[in-house]
Amino acid sequence: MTRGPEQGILPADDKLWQGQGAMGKLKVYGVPRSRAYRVLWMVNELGLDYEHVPVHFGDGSAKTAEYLAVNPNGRIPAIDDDGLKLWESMAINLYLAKKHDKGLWPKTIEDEAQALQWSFWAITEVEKPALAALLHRMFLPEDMRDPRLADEGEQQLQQPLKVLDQALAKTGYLAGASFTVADLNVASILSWARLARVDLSAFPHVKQWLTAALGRPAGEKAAPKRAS
Ligand SMILES: N[C@@H](CCC(=O)N[C@@H](CS)C(=O)NCC(=O)O)C(=O)O
Repeated sequence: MTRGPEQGILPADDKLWQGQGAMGKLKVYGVPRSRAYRVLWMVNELGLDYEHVPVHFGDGSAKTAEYLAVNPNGRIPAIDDDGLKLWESMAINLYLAKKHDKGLWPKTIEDEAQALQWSFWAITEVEKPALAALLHRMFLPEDMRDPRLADEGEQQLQQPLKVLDQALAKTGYLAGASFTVADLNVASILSWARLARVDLSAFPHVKQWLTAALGRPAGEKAAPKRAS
């Protein structure tokens, strides 16, 4: 019999792990206090019916054979969309936004290209320094924090934030004239900078756009609550 995660938050006989949940229903794997927040935000924006499987990155539940069959990297997030197993948060969001075309997928090929550009940019230029600031200002236990690494992360964010601010000065959005997957992907990564109290005062367009994006009801619903 297929077993659930040994050290996870799910019971061993959990139907989701046994593939006996609602057939074909989208499954989203990963606790909100992780990169899975990005995907949970997206599915909420799209109003999708989904099952949330709260696999955790720190308790071994992402390393079980069952979960490795979904994401062989043993990382969260991942989805199972009626048999399509997909991982990498940006790829998942781009796929879902395009598949369900509810206004979050750009309308022209040029704007699509912008959405890809900004998603790749966020993950390569922004994620690492934002994570350093987050880890060393609030996530790690206090005795493991290194303020120098946090400040270095904030410093490394200055150039990308300048680029983003200039782009947002034009239309207020990153791909076309409305909120799309590009804004969601970049804002969800920059949420770490906000949590880490990175000073955004020199980037007024970023500040305004980030507050509006993270305050969207779907984003707030997806955001980690205490102990999630
Ligand atoms: N590039 C991946 C990164 C996924 C990732 O590193 N997730 C973390 C949690 S936020 C994780 O699962 N860490 C556990 C590990 O690396 O063992 C994505 O964006 O989906």
